[in-house]
Parts: sequence; C-alpha cells; structure tokens
Amino acid sequence: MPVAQRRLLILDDDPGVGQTIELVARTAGLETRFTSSPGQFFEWLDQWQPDHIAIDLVMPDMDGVEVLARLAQRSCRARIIVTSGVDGRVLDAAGRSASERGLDIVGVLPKPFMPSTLRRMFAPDVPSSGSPGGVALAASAGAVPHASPGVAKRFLVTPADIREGLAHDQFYAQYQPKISCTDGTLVGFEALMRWNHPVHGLVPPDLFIGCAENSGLIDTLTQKMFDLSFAWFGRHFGQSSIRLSINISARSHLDDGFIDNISQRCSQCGLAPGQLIFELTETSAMEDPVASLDLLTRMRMKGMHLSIDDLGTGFSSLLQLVRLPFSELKVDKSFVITAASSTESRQVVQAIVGLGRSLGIQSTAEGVEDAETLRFLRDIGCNFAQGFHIARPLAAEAAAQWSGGVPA
Ligand code: G
Ligand code: G
Ligand code: MN
Repeated sequence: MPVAQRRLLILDDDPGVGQTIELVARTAGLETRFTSSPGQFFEWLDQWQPDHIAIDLVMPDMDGVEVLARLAQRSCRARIIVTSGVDGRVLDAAGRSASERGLDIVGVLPKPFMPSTLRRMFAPDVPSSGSPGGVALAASAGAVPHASPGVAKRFLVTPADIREGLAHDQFYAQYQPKISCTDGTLVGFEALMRWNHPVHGLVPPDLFIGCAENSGLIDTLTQKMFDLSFAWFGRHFGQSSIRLSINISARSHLDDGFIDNISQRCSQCGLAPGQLIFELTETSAMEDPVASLDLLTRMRMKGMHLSIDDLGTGFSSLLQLVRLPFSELKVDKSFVITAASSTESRQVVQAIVGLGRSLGIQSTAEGVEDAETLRFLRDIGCNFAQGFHIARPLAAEAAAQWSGGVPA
C-alpha cells in the first residue's frame, strides 16, 4: 500500500497539538513523527525524508517563517501544512510567502482546528511516488497561487539533470521587452533562461536556478546564457542604444576573469559593454564587501551597467543600493502588479522611484500588467517599464521583431 508509506513530520511547540495532528494523520494512513525541537526536525527531515510536513508558525525557539525559509533554501519538495494561532491575515501572508519561495503549501490551518479540515489536507488524491521523500511529479492539489498550466511545477531537479540538459542543448533564452515610460519606445530586453526538458516540458527557472547555485553549476549556466544571448543581441541590436539585461545570481563567482570574459565576448559579438546591464540581487557583497565593491566598480568603469533587481523584497537591501555602483534599480513586481488596486503598493513604488531619482539612479518597474499602472509610472517619473501589458518574455525571433506599439 503506497499510501501507508506517506510520512508526516510535525514541528510544534505544543505536544498536545502535535499528538492531535498525529492522530488525524495516522487515521488517514500516514506514518508520523513529532518534535518540538527545530534541531531534531531538520535531522529527521534529512534522515527520515518525510513527504508531508506540518509546522507551527510561532514557537519560542525559532519562528516558523524562519523554518520555512530554511526549507525553501533546501528546495524542500514535501507538502507543507502551516499551523498557528495567529490571526488569519498573518497566517495567509506566511503561506503566500512560502509558496512564492517555491514551497508546496497544501494549506494553512488556524488553531484550534477541526480534525476534518486537517484530514482533507491529507486526502490521498495525491499519487505518492512511493519512494521515500519523493513526491516529484505528483499532481498538486494545493492552492499554490502561482501554478501555471503546462509547466513542470514539481520536477525535483538534480545537478545531473542540469548537466544532461546542458549536454543536450535543452536550455534557451527568452527576451522580455522593456520600454520607456514616457514615449513607449523599446529601450532593451531582459534575457530569461528557459529549459525545455524532454520529459518534464518547460521547466521554470525557479525550479533549477536554486539547484544550480547549490551545486556549483550556476557559473556554467551563466556562461550558457552569455552564449545564447550575446550572439542574438549582437546580431540584431549590436552598436545601438538598445540594452540587454542579464540576471546574475548572488552565488556567482565574480572575478577578474569574469570581466575579461565579458569584454572578449562583447567584441566577438559586435556589441558595446555599455549595452549590457547585469541584474544582481543579494550580491556576494555581503560576504566580501571590499572585493565585490572593487569588482562591480571595475565593471562600471568598463561601461557595463549594474542593476539591483527585485528592490523592495528584502533580497535587495537599500544599503547595497547606496553603497554599490548601481545605475538602475528594478522595483519588484509584487508592488507593481498590485499598484492599480492598492494605495500602499503605489506608495511603495513611488517611494522607491523617488529614492532612485535622488541618488541619480534610473528606475524600471517590472510586472506592469495594465495600462493604468503604466500611466501611473509615467506620472511619478519612473523611467522604464516591463511587464505582461507591454510584452511577455518572447522567443528570440519574435523578440527581434518586436516593435513596441504600447500606448504611452
Ligand atoms: O520568467 P521568470 O520565471 O523567468 O524568472 C524567474 C526567476 O528566475 C527570476 O527571478 C529571474 O531573475 C530568474 N532567472 C531567469 N533567468 C535567469 C538566468 O539566466 N540566471 C539567473 N541567475 N536567474 C535567472
Ligand atoms: O526576479 P526577476 O526580476 O528577474 O523576475 C523576472 C520574472 O518576472 C520573470 O519570471 C518574468 O517572466 C516575470 N514577469 C515579467 N513581467 C511580468 C508581469 O507583468 N507579471 C508577472 N506576474 N510576472 C512577470
Ligand atoms: Mn531580473
């Protein structure tokens, strides 16, 4: 019976609650383990490999949000139930944040809870793979808000898969146009990595960038992105005022060789270093502030541009924005997507754009999904815009032919 092999690991500071969850889960046919120690929890997570997890959000030693962040860091694929006595909005926010980090949140359970509510979360409509710790490729029954159809959401990527994909040329780039907010003209493209897997279909970057970072393959992927995008860009937009943005992971190994390599590629592909924008989030500046400051400064001296990505998410801090030689900031899409409907979001966007202006840094809003937001951005003096309202990420040929035509 494959169902009997499903394993639930519970982390809760209240043994009473833990026992109740265990009881319900066992009735539903799951094996269970309970602990109130985060240390023990992570030990069992590795050794016992549960495919279900229940976590209390508020505990004395460690908060649940932190545990969720650590689970996301480890690319945990278990189905997660978040429990807590805190109010519904807080619980929802925690669930949302965990989903956005790529965790599979099956549900949030306010305490006290009805056993029937919990039982539904263990509904065996999820075909367990039967292998310990493996629910890869199981259909998602959870309310993961960002699941998009036709996309491999549950492919547990391994380094070997990435190597295989590289060897068989399964990676390619899409390009999302970026326009001027004032007149709607094309100013550049952001290159976004895509993986066309023979079995899992289109694998989104969120499923493989983390694995690449943890396995030392990120630099190889970055070089692959350079191969793909510089040739395309040089051919269509070389020596023009159009720019190409590339995402650089915080875990990248940036050194002098990195800069030389880019300079060389620029001359080979017929593009000027000044046409390149490197988008960084939490930079290695955190680990070695002096070295990275030097390196980023040298990149700027070569004419390359640096952009701080996802500003406002906590991955990118204001401190870095001020201290490092960025020439662009990108307002995180979470604020931009909601700008039309939320006063708070508009205020955040306006504040970030204003901060950029006062520092002499150009701003790009990403996640522009409607005309109203584009008008708002123009009114507050945001320089550039990117988003589904303007264009989705496009295949190479379609991007090269994209001519704008978005009403300013
Ligand atoms: O379309 P979108 O799903 O492409 O991208 C999701 C995330 O993956 C974004 O945060 C984006 O920055 C990141 N990403 C996309 N392509 C690359 C890439 O080539 N390198 C790195 N490091 N991140 C990328
Ligand atoms: O983290 P980064 O800023 O590099 O993320 C770029 C991501 O944003 C890509 O996944 C891209 O597909 C996505 N994206 C671009 N425009 C929009 C948009 O208008 N709405 C949403 N929801 N996502 C967008
Ligand atoms: Mn980006």
